[in-house]
Amino acid sequence: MSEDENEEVEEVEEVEIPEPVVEAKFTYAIVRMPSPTLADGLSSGLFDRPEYSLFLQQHLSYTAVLRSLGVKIIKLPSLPEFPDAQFVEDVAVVTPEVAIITRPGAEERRGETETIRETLEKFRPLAAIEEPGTLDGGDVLRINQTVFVGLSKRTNEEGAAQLAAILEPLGYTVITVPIEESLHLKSDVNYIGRRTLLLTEKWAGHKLFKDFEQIIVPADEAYAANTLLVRNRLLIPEGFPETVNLLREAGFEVLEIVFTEPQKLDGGMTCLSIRF
Ligand code: CIR
Repeated sequence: MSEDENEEVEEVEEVEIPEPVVEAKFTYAIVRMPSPTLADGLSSGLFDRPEYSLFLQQHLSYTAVLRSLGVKIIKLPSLPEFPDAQFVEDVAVVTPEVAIITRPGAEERRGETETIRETLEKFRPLAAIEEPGTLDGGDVLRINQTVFVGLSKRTNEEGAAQLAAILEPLGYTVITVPIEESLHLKSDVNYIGRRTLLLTEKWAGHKLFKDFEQIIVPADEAYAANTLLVRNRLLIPEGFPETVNLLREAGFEVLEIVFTEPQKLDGGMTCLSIRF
């Protein structure tokens, strides 16, 4: 008899394997159908004007991907009098406790907030940013109980202070982040799960974000920094292969979406929906 056979089999305690953590597990996404007048939308002028029919197709793929990940889509009709109204993220900030109707920094966009009110009041108590405050949802990066707010051309100190006055009593910490060139904070900095941020080069190593792991987008792929985390997947615009490689190498699951038309109006992956 070999020694092996003689050995007593040790009883192994059953180890409980934890469920994988699902981040950004929201139930709903509000989207607004693209405006037929979107070619008149605000833009930094770096690109051609967007084409409505292409935009519509890309918007459809975006909602289809969200739906395929199990998100319930609330689809609002277009607002032809507001060419930027499909960038619905800018008009509200929603937490589990409250929906805050913003006061967009661009005067042309202020009227977009009216119709979002009726939709959101079905889900949350409402609050609002009031004059002289301005705030765009694209400047608000919430990571659990921490809320970073970009002070940009669209969001002023008063708007950020009003947001803090609403959120801090609910247990949030609001941190302002001065922005220089970009449209919004989330044009450059986004949370991608696993305590990691995806950032453009100019934000690399910034002291405000020192508690996070960081993945830096290559300079010529800066637009890809605006990625959207949905149930552990990252939605990212197609055409940014180095960023996709960096993310995949780091173990993130990436879904690419053709997104040429929103880019022409400085709109990113997060801006076409309000998630909660
Ligand atoms: C604007 O300038 O307001 C729109 N053309 C783009 C808004 C993009 N919003 C976002 O990324 N949150």
